[in-house]
Amino acid sequence: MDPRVEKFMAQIVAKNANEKEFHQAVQEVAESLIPYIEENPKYKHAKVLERIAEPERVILFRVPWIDDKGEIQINKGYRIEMNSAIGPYKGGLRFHPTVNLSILKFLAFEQVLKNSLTTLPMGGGKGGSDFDPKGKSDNEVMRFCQSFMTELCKHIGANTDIPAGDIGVGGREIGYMFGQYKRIRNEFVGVLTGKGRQYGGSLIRPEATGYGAVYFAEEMLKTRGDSFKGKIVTVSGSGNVAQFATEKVNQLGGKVVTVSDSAGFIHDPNGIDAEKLAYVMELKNVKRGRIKEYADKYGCEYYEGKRPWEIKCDVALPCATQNELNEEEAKTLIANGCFVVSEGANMPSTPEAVELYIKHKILYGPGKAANAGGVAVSGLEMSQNSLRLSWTREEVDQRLHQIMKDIHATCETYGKESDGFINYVNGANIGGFVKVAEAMLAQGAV
Ligand code: NDP
Ligand code: 2IT
Repeated sequence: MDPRVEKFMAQIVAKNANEKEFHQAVQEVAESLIPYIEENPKYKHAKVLERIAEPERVILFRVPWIDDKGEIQINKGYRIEMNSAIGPYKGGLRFHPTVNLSILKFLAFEQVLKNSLTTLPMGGGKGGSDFDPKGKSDNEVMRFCQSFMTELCKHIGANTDIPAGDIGVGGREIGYMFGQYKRIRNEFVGVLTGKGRQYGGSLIRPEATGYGAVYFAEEMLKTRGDSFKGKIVTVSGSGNVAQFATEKVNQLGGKVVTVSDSAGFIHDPNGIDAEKLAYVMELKNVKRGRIKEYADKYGCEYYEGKRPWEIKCDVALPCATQNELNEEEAKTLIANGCFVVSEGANMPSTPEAVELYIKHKILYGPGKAANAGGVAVSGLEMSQNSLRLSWTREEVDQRLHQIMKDIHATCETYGKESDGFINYVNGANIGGFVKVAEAMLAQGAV
C-alpha cells in the first residue's frame, strides 16, 4: 500500500474502530484521491479528505413498535448526515437486520461523491434500521414506519435532509413514512423521494437505478464500439434495482440469465423475458416470496446458497448488496470471458475483486458512478416538487439518460490513463470529489 494511504487509514481506523465496511469505502477513495491531492495542495492544506471522512452529524434513536401479537418490539434507528457542502443531505434508508453504523457510514460516504457526480445540488446522507420487513404483516410494517418517522421527522426537512428508499424500503414504506411526516409536521412537502405518483412521486424513479446502471454499461461498451445486442448478462438480486436492470437489458437486446435473493440464484439459459420478469415483480413486490419459486414455475435450475457469478456471461450486474462478489468469483467471471461489470448495488465487489478488474482492464463501473441514476431521479423528483409540476416519463427518462452519459464523461476526464484505458474507479472518485472540495474551500473551515 502507498505509505501515504497507510498513514491516512491508520487515523481512520483509530477514530472509527470496528467499522470495517466504512474503512473499506474510505480506503478505496483515499487510494484515488491522495495522489491527486498531492498534485493539488490546496485540498491538502484545507484537510478536505479528513473532513469528508467525518460525518457532519450522526443521529441514533430508539424505534419502539407493537407487533401483531401485541408485544413491544425495539429496533435501532439511524440517520447519518454526512456532507452538506453542495446541497441538503440526500440518500436512502435501509431496513435490514444487518444494518449497523459501519454499513450506514460507508453508504453515506459513497453517497456524497455519487450525488456530486449527478451534477445536481445534493449533499450526502444515509439512514435506516435493523428492522427486518421480511415476514412482517403490512400493519406491522406501517406501525414500524410510523414510529421510525415520529423521531426522524425532527431531523429532516425538504431543505435539510431528504431520505428515499434502499434495501427493504420501497414504495410501501415511503408511503407510510410520508403519511406520518405530514401528519406530525402538518406540511405537504417533498421531504422524501420515491413517493407514489398520486402524492408527488416522479415517473421513472422506480426504474431509475436499474435503468441507469444499464445506461452506464452501454456507455462503457460504446468505448469499445460494442453494445448490449446479443450479450449474455448475469444479474444478482431480484429487488428494485435488479428488476429494472433486467427490463432495460431486454429492451437493448441482451439476455439476462440469472437473478437471485439471499437464499440462492436461478439460472434460466433461455433468458428472463418480459413475461417472466412480470412474474418476478409480482413474486417479489406483492407476494414477497422467494426466488426459488421461479425455478419451480419455469423448470430451470435453482442453486441454493450460491451466487450467480459462476455462470458464463459477457456482462455482470451485481444488484443485491455490499461485498457480494469476491476475488475467486471475479477470477471465474474473467476466466469465463466477462468483460463488463456495472454495479447497481453499493460496493458489491470486494477490493480484491476490483483489483482484478483493473489488472485485466475490463470495463468496470463502480457503484457510485453506475448506480447514481436512482438518486439522480430523486433529485429530479425534488425539482418537480419545488415547481409543483410533474414531467412525463419521456422527459424524466431522457434527463436520466443524459445524466448517466455525463457521469461517464466525467469518469473519462478524470480516469483516462496514458494507454487510453479508463480507470472508472479513479474517475468517479476524483470527479465526484472536486465539486464537493471546491464548495468546502469556499465555505471555510466548517
Ligand atoms: P431491494 O430490497 O429491493 O432488493 C434487495 C435484493 O438484494 C433482494 O433480492 C435481496 O434478497 C438481496 N439482498 C439483500 N441483502 C442481501 C444479502 N445480505 N445477501 C444476499 N442478498 C441480499 O433493494 P434495492 O434493489 O433497492 O437495492 C439493491 C442494492 O442497490 C443495494 O446495494 C442498494 O444500496 C443499491 N442501490 C439502490 C438504489 C435504489 O434506488 N433503490 C439506488 C442505488 C443503489 P432478499 O429478498 O432475500 O433479502
Ligand atoms: O444508494 C442510493 O443512491 C439510494 N439508495 C438512492 C438514494 C436516493 O436518495 O434516491
